[in-house]
Amino acid sequence: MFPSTLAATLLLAVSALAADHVVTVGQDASGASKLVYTPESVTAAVGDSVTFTFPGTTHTATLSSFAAPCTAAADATAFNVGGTPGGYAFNVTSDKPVWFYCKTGSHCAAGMVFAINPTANKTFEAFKATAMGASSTTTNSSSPAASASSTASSGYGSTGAAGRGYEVAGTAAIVGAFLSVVVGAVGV
Ligand SMILES: [Cu+2]
Repeated sequence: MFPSTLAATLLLAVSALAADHVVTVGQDASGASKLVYTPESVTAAVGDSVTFTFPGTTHTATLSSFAAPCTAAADATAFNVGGTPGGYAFNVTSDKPVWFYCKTGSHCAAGMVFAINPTANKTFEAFKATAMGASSTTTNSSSPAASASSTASSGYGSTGAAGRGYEVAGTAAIVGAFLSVVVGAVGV
C-alpha cells in the first residue's frame, strides 16, 4: 500500500511539473476549419509534451527544419503524425526550437506550420514566411540568374568582342583626329 501511495504521489508531482501543450490541427480558435495549428507556436520546457489534436483526417504534424519548413526531416524516425482523428504527443527533450508542418497538399505553402520554442534569431514569423515564400523564393532566385545569363549572352557575351573592336576603332579614330589636329597646329 505504501509503495503504491508513494508512486501515486510521485506521479502527481511529475505531472504537476511537466506541462502538456495541446495544439489543435486544422482549426482556428473558434473551431472553424482552417489551414492552421492553434496555437501556432508554444514555449515548452524539457519534459513537457505537445499533444497534436486532430479533429479530422486531413492534416499532419510532420517534423521539418527551420531552413526547409515544408520538407520532412531526413531522420526516418522523425515525428510524423496525423491522418486519423485523435491526439498524438510529442515529447520535448531539448529546449532547442523544433519545427513542424502539414505535409498535405500545399497546406505548408499556405502557412500551415508550427514551432516549439522559436527564438529571437529563428522566429516563428520567419519560419512561416519561408514556408509561404518557399516556391516563389525559388522562382525569384532562379529568374534573376536566368535573366543575368541571358543578359550575359545577348549583351556582354556576343557584343563584347564587337564592342572591343569598336573601342579599338574608336581609339584609332580619336588618335588620328588628334594627330591631324597636332599636324594642323604644327602646320600653322
Ligand atoms: Cu494540412
